[in-house]
Amino acid sequence: MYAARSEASLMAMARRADLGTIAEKVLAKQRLSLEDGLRLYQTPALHALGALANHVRERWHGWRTYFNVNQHVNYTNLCNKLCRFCAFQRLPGQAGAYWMSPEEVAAKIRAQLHNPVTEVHMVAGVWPKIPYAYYLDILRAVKAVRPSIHIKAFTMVELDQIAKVAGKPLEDVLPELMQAGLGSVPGGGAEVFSERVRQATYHLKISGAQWLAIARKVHRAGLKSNCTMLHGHIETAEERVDHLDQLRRLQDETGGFQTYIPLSFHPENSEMSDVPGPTALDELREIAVGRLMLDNIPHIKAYWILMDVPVAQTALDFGADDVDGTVVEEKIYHDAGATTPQHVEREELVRWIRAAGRIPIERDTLYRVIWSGEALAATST
Ligand code: V47
Repeated sequence: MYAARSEASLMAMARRADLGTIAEKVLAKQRLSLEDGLRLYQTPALHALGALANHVRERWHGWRTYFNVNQHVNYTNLCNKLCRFCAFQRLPGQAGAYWMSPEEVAAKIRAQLHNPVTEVHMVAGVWPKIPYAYYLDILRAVKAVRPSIHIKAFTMVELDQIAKVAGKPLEDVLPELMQAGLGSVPGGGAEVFSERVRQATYHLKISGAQWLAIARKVHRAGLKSNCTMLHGHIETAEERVDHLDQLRRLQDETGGFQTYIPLSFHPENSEMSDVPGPTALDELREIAVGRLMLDNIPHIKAYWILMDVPVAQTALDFGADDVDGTVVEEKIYHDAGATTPQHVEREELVRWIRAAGRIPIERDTLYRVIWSGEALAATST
């Protein structure tokens, strides 16, 4: 089992790394400033940074590490946003373009009925010819096949499009989506809030201010959501700190974010294939800085599909307390060159978490405990 450092040894380590003032704030549960955030991005002392983030992780969650049994359905890859980082998008008529009918979406759910899936994560491209009724129909189709399933669907970018095509304000659309089965909202589409980066790489997508305004409406409608940051492309450390600060400020206001997920840029097959993407050490740093800066978001996810599994396991000592789930048929990152499997069995996830010295906890989407490895851990140590 991982042995937590005493506060004295943590302070000594942080002082040696010239992070003493930040460590004092962390131990006193004080909020870190933007300058502190920048310092965390710049420090060469990755292990001291990780130890501080782990301290916060263990203060929130002990050794518990959450996962769920979920499946992904990417209902279309048709998209008019033309983001340069994306290898998933297609235009109509392009090789590989697809758009699933509600029956096809239902068939994906039906195909997993033998598995104890509790969540479907349903996100896709943005295509203006998709009618409003389609979004309601796919929610209802999923629920008709598996009524108990939690539907986490539609990023803020898709919600913006859905309200447009519905021809009414999002405030009126959200209750209708919820009535049809929407249970919560995933964290994608935020990319990096910097307008400079948006202009250079995804200028057709909603702005950071719009993403945050939609998230605010989602939370006010009573839905929880996640939040993300796409890192490891052309963004600067200052822009990352600003992004985290904007998430933190909205969270102060609404409390609606459950989990923050740093998304590591995968360059293959995208228009930005010349950008190397983040290293494993960059990924660990991103997890740690997220844990330390986002003092009001309960969970930090090391999304195993994006990171190699050993990096996701290591991230559990750098501030992460969640690894996502079994996934089933991931397309967005596999189109962009991810070499992780597209699916993992529940028992395998449990083994990965235990092998990292942590206690696996199966959760539902809203972090209610479904199964706990805690009792087993107590008897086996
Ligand atoms: O918004 C697209 C990103 C996001 C690439 O909420 C890429 O639990 C890296 O949001 N390299 C969609 N990233 C996925 C997403 C998500 C994933 C897992 C869990 C949750 C959750 C949310 O994927 C997009 C974009 O930021 N993305 N292409 C790429 N080449």
